[in-house]
Amino acid sequence: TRPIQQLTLALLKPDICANPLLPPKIIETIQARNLNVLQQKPVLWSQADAEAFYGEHRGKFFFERLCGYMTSGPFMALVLSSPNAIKDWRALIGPTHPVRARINAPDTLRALYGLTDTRNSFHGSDSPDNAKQEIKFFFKDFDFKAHQ
Ligand code: DGI
Repeated sequence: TRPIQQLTLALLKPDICANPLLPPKIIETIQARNLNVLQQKPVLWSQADAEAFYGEHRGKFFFERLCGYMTSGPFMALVLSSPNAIKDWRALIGPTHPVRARINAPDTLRALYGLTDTRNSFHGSDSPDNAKQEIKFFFKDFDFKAHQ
């Protein structure tokens, strides 16, 4: 029998997608870690899209620069699955702050690619409820029933 699959929403942020060599390379890394790529698509956000997705951070000192970064160019949205997709993907991307990632988790994607605290190159959902909301945000017709 197949183990129960958990879903998560991953973003390869605009700095990663500015280099056309990087998204395919990172998708290979994702698959090598036994995460399945169920969906992937390029996204270009308006300011309103960024503010909607990151609404929980409205009012924080980094909110404007976060929205500016995420609207600076196209990025990739992916739906990943594995028995432990949320933790597995967050472990692979590493800590929020790339400088800390380089010290504490040097093998992670943010340690390797992250530029600054704002321009940290990757997103991963942090809970099953948020994963579902975030997948719906990007993939309106995603068939959750097919992936229970
Ligand atoms: O789940 P994460 O992306 O690791 O972190 P989060 O949900 O707390 O924050 C969302 C994004 O907001 C994060 O990927 C980058 C930005 N951010 C969070 N904390 C800081 C920050 N940006 C700056 N400049 N400084 C911060 O302390």
